Amino acid sequence: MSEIKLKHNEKLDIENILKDLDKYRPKRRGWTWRTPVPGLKMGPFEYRDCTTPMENSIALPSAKYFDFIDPQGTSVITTEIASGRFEDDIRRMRMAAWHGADHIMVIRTAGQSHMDGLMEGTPQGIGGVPITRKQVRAQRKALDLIEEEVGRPINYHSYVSGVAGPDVAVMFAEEGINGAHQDPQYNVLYRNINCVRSFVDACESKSILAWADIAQIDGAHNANATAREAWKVMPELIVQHAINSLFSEKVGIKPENICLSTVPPTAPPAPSVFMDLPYAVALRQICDRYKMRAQMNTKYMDSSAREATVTHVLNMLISKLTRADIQSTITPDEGRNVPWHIYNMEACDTAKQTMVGLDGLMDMVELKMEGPLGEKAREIKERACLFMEEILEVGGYFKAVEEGFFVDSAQYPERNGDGIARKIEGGVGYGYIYERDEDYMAPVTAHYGYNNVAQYGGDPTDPSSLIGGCTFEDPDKIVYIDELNDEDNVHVRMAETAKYRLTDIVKPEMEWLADGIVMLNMFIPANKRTAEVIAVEIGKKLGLLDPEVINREVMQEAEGTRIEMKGRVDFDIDISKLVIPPEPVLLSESEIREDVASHPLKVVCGTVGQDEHSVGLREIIDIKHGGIEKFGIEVHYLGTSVPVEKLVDAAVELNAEVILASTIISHDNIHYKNMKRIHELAIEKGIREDVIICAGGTQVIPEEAVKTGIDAGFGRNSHGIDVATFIIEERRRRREK
Ligand code: Z98
Repeated sequence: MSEIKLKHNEKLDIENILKDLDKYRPKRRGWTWRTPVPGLKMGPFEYRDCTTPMENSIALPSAKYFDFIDPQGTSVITTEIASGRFEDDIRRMRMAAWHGADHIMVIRTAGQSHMDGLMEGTPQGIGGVPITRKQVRAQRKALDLIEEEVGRPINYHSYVSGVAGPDVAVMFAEEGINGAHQDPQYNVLYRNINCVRSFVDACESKSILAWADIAQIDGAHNANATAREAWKVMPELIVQHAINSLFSEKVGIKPENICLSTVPPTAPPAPSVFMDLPYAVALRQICDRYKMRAQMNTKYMDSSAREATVTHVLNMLISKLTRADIQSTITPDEGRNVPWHIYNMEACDTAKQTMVGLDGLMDMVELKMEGPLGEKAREIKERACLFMEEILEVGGYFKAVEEGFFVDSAQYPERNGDGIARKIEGGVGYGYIYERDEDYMAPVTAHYGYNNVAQYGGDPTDPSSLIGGCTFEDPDKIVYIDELNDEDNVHVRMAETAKYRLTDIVKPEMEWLADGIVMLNMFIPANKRTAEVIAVEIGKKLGLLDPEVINREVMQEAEGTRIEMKGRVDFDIDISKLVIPPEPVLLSESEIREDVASHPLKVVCGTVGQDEHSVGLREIIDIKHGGIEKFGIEVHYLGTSVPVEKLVDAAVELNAEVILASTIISHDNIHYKNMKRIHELAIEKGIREDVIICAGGTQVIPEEAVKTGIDAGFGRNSHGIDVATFIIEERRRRREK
């Protein structure tokens, strides 16, 4: 098997991942939690709720102010990936892992729930990928490499619900999948799969999940997403959680692998925390031995990423005030139906930022259980218990479903009569439950119920030994199918995009390699409807293909509308034809400070000639703007319209090591003429060797500036740290001479 190791600065080689897949075996089985490190010290801080740091990651943008630390909170962070092309999902997984995701949930293609067997190959999906052995194996293989690269285990996850649940569960156990949704109620309510079939299948599926140490997530959050008035289904949500969790435990899944998919049911403008917190408390009290997977609210949102992000943060406040072992980040991407790379990363960053920002919160605040919180939590639990009792009264779960108990939009015990009703004798897969024959025999591991191997000389506690091990013990027995469709597979798709992987040609992308999609943000001074039409027109004039508005928000009915628009470009860019200047390497602030402390540094500066502009220079020198004063540099500012002679004389008098001239006006190249004059005067006065001369201004081109004889020029967008870095390095060069 080829040994692959990822290099940080090289793209993932998908072709290499696909090579020898038939022989690939996953590195490990089972779910992994983060390891808490109470009192973790990172940079200047000490953390209370953080975990083992990653070896490689992308820190939050503001980490640059704190030694680039990247602390990781205690909750596992989920990102959901739904682009429909598994080869592009793999690249997104790597980016997400670098941004702190350690639970990668792969959404499956629409309709797979109703397929009564495994799918094979790598066809393209809709809203997710067809979950097949090949794509699962390739993605687990890629994640095995990615987790080595980032230095943290990554849990890979998909769905075991649906008509082919047990088949999928077996495949997941064989392929080292770490987490799975499995909840027969989901089949019954949302996929109209026969209830008896769903529960029988669930026994088998759950036995297998238990054997493979796969963490199980339930489907209760779907009631919240489906109900008309979602905050009213809180009692039912608890009932659904309880049914699936106890069922799973009885089949053999250990409680720490049973995760409840819990959602804060409301979102602003509802008084969301006031309503969601009692629910979260009630659920954690009643189901205290299980893990909490905090799903985000996906129902009450529009296409504004900003709004979704605030809801996301409020949801995490609830997580922090109560408990979330796994924190999902679905809203800004799948929830808004914009499944783009950047939104996965943004949501992971939002989760990381919020969780780290709330570090230690519960050591300082306490939930006040007397008053509305305790009262409401108790009321929700009472309603849930009454709901469960009524299920028993009407003859059990199947009868209750038949009578439309679930996803009714009234708060139990009230009912609106709009619940989802399913017939016990009906639905997909009805009539396919058979009793096992007398001579039935199942020499396989983790099978639910009796296996009957004894009558054939086998050991009931180790049934597969009868055949020398089943696929769980002997993976060589797995039948690996590569592709079934010659036209719809990864190789065909990758051949089409080969140019963009194998050459220097680049196209922008949002979800698939070279999809060419770009997003534009604009403000249009017109009402919403008109603004949308104008935006599309602008898109066409810009040469975009398929311009389409993806978000619109009224700033004021008449004054204007904020528009987000997507479109495709039909050109590409050849990197080999570009001149890419090397990125300036800046010294760290602490290094500059240390250098100045050990070798004090004096600077004289001013705006030269007939130039009254002082803003630019002040930006470079003032401590308030992050200028060079903040490094301990002694700055003598001579003012504006300073004659160049005066600047050089001041350098002589003060024995300054640096002359800094600001020169904004550029008529008749006066800015370069002044630079040349300063250089010449310094020679005349015999100090040129002892002084570093720099000049800056918006019209200064650094290469032209040095041609005048000075040491460095600084143009537009220069900052104090650029100037300080140059001075320190130039001093070092001169010292070494
Ligand atoms: C989540 N964003 O949970 P098909 N089984 C259960 C589910 O909840 C789901 C599926 C299967 C959500 C994802 N949930 C929505 C219990 C889906 C999916 O193939 O779509 O029917 O299965 O993170």
